[in-house]
Amino acid sequence: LLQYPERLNAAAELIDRPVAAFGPDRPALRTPDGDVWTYGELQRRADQIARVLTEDLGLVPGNRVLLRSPNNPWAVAAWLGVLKAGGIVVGSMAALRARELAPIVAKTRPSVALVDHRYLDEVFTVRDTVAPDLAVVAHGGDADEDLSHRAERKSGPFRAVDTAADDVALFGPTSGTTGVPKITVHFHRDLLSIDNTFGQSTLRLRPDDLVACTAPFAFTFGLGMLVVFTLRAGACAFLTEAATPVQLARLVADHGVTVLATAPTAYQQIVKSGEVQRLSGLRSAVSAGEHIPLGLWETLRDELGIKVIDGIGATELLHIFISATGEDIRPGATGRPVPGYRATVLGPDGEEAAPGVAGRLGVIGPVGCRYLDDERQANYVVNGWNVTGDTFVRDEDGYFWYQARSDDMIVSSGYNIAGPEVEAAVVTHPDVAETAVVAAPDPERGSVVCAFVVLRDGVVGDPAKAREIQDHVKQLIAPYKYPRDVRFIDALPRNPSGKLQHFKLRRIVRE
Ligand code: 3SK
Repeated sequence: LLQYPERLNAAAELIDRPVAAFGPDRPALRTPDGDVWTYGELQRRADQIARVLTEDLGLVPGNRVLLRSPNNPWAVAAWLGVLKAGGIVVGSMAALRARELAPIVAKTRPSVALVDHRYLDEVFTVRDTVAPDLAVVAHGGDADEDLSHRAERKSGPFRAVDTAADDVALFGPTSGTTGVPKITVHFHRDLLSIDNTFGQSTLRLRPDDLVACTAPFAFTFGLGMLVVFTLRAGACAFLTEAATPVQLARLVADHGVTVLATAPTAYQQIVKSGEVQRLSGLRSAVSAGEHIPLGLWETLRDELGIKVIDGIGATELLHIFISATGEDIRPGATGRPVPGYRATVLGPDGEEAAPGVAGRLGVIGPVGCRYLDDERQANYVVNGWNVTGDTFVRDEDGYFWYQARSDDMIVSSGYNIAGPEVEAAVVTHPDVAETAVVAAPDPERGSVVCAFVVLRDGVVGDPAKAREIQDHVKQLIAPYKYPRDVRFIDALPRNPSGKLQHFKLRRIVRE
C-alpha cells in the first residue's frame, strides 16, 4: 500500500504544492468562453472560499458542504476551499431533481450548500423538506451575498487545516443499479492515491496538457481527470458545462485539447457523426464508465493513431483500477490491474476462479468501499475483495476481459449471453443511433435477449426494421445471441453522469 504522512490535507497537495512547484502564473483552468484561471488565481479563490466558510458560515472541521454546480472554475475553487477548511465535500450532480437530492442530503446532513444559481430551486425544496438548518449560498448570480461577492471581501492566504490523512474528505453518492443512493466515504489520502496509481502509472499527464472530460466532478471519474490528476501534474483542465459529443469534438479541435476522457457512447457518436478527425490533435484518450466495444476501439486507433486507454473504475474505489496503456494493450481486454491494485475473478462460492472462467470481479487496493451507514456494504465487500458487480474472465497472462455487468448476463435456453456483446453488434447497424440490451422473461427460454433501440432521425421503427436488425446481428455474432425482442424507443434512460440505466429497461420488460 502507498505510504502517506499521518497529517495530510489533499487540497494543499492539489493547489498549494503545484503553486510552489510550478509558480502561480501557469494556467490551471480554461473554459470554452476563453476564461483562464491561473494556479495563483485558483489558489486565491479557494482560500477566499475557505474564509467565507469558516469566518462567515461558522464551518468547523468535519462539517459537510453540499456542492451543486456544473463543471466550471468556481466549482473547482469551492471543492478545494471546502477541503482546505477541513470540511467534507458532499458531491451532487447538478442534474438531480429534488426527489433524488433529498435522500442524499438527509443522509449526509450538510450544514452549508454552495450552489450554482441556476440549480437553487431543488436545494430550496430539499431544505424545506429534510434540512431546515441548511445555509444555502448561491454562486454565479448578482446578489450581494453571492459566493463571488462574499469571496471578494476576503483576502490573505488561508493555511489548510491540518487534517489527518484518514480524515474524511469526500462523500460520493452513487445511485448503483437500483436508484437508491449509497454514499461512499473517501479520505484525504484516497484522493492522492488515485493519482499515485492510475494517474501516474497509466495516464501520465504532462504539464503542457489541456485535459477535457465530460463527466461532472460529482462523478469521481470527472473529479479525478479534471481536478486531481490535472492539478497534480501542473496541467490545465478544460471545463465544459454541457456539450453534445459532436460539440465536444469541435471544442477539442478549436481549443487544442490534448487529452480527452469520456464514455464509449460519446466516442461512438463522434465516429457516427463523421467528425472523428476533429479529435486528431489528441495525444491521449481515456474511455471509461462503460466497456468500450473492440470495433470502436479499433476505429479510433485507425482514424486517430492512438490506442485509447480503456479503464474500469467504481465510485466505491474512487477511480480506475484495471486499465491498459502503451504497449501493454491486448485489444478487446480491459487490461491488467493498475499498479497498486490486485484483482481476481470470484466463483459463486466467493473463492477465486481459475483463468478462463467467468465470474464476479473482485478488487483490492489503496481505496476500499466504505458506505456511510448502509447495509449494502456487506454485498460489496466479500472475503476482503471489493465486488464491483461486473463479470470478467481473467486469462493466463493476467489480462481481464469484460463480459457484462453481473446483472447484464442473460441466460437464455441455457446459453450465457453477455448483453454488451449484443449491444456492440446491434449498434453497428447503420440505422441504429443507440441501443441497450436486457433480459426479458420468457416462459419457454427462461429469458430472451431484448434490445431497446434508438433509431437515427427519420428512420421508421416497424417490424421490417426489427427483422433487418436481427438479421444484421446474426451475421456478426453467434445467431443464438440475436435479440428475439426488438423495441424501438425515443431515448435510453441514463443517470445524470450519462450511465445507462438498464434497471429501468428491466422494469419495462417485466411489466
Ligand atoms: O468506470 C467507472 O464507472 C468509474 C467510476 C468511478 C470513477 C472512475 C470510473 C472510470
